[in-house]
Amino acid sequence: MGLKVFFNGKLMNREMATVSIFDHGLLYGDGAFEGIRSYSRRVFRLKEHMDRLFASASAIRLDIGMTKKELSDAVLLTLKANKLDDSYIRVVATRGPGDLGLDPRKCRKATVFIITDKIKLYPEELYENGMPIIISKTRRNHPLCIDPRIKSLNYLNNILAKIEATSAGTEEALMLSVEGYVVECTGDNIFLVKGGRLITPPGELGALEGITQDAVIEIAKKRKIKVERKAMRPGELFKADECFLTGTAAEIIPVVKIDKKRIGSGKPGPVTRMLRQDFHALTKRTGAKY
Ligand code: PXG
Repeated sequence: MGLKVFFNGKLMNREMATVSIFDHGLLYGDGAFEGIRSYSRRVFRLKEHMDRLFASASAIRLDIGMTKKELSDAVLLTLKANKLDDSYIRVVATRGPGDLGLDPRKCRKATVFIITDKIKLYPEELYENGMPIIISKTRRNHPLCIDPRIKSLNYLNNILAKIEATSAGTEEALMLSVEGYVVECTGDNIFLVKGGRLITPPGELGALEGITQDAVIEIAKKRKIKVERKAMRPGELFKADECFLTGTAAEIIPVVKIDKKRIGSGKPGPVTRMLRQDFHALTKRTGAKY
């Protein structure tokens, strides 16, 4: 049996779910999405992902045409139909089919779909030994142009940085703000560990407000580890004891080199390791069941 997807209100075989070439999601990247994960038949932070998706949609004046409850139920239904215990879930809402002009008012109905599939992860070796990253020359979108807190279908800014990363033989690239502050990576938020504290850039600098980032902040507070939201120049990275990235796909991954320069001991550190253990425990004991 092939993969079932949820497409405009119904479950169907993936081959049957086709989007119009007039869809503004395709023509203009006009839409919003979420990447979510489930662990052992529990969806991690489904409510937070739905809240963020609806906030992204609202920021671009997109009517998803379903309530949060309806869309959450559709996610659970799709997971059940595919009998997936652990899954990567993509929820997408586009402006829908329109004409060749930019005007979203010409698009009568949003296209909404959910794909639940197996997860592809970074190689285990990178979690054990740490990951090298680069600092990309492409700066993160300025919040006055496109607010990076909107998780829109327009990811070219991040894709350009990802191309730089892979050309340099690394998996991720750190993106700075136009003003030169550390912001985030192409699909992950960044943390430093320094003197036993966590430091991560404030949302106002123009990073996506990561749901994994938020979970890590919560875990740290439970562990009585102080968390600072601070604007940092790249130079600060090299004074850190540890560095790691957080994201739905990556979870928590140690970073040991930036632009070929070593961070801390050059090996994954004890704070990163402890947070990873706590995070895994959290994914097992919380989340909407299906
Ligand atoms: N920043 C950006 C720009 C992102 O796209 C994160 C941070 C981390 O946020 P969460 O809420 O996931 O902790 C993301 C995550 C993927 C993939 O498959 C990940 C994301 C988007 C597209 C693909 O790795 N977003």
